[in-house]
Amino acid sequence: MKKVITYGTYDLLHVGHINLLRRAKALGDYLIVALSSDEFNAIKHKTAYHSYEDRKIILEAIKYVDEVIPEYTWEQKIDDVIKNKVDIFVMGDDWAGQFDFLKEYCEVVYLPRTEGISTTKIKQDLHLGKC
Ligand code: C2G
Repeated sequence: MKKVITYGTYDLLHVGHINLLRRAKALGDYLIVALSSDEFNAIKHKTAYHSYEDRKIILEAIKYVDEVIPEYTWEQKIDDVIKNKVDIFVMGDDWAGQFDFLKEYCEVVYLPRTEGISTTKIKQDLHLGKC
């Protein structure tokens, strides 16, 4: 069984997230999402609208997602890959090159981002009354 892992905040779920998860799952048989905790989001200087618990429930309802684990630190990826026997690490290409150190442990794949959508854009458009 080929296991895939990806990381993220996945707040205010949108088509960019779904496109990433669908393509990540298509690379293997089992997809783990390491979901940023509320505390780790603070480290990433992000504030999520939904709590970790709610973002986890939402992700677990997606057919491409087989398991959700917490992401607490930048440093946990090597352990996660080894502990979960991961074959492929996947991220959107806004992260291209940032996680190449994982190539010693698994395949590393950066997928093209979906243009024109982001959680930040959603928040900005709502704030500006654009919808
Ligand atoms: N993404 C995408 N297209 C978009 C928006 C996001 O492909 N229009 C991808 C990102 O590249 C990422 C995933 O969707 O792979 C989740 O995006 P975020 O929730 O914004 O994740 P991020 O804050 O980048 O967290 O340790 C890594 C970090 O936790 C990544």
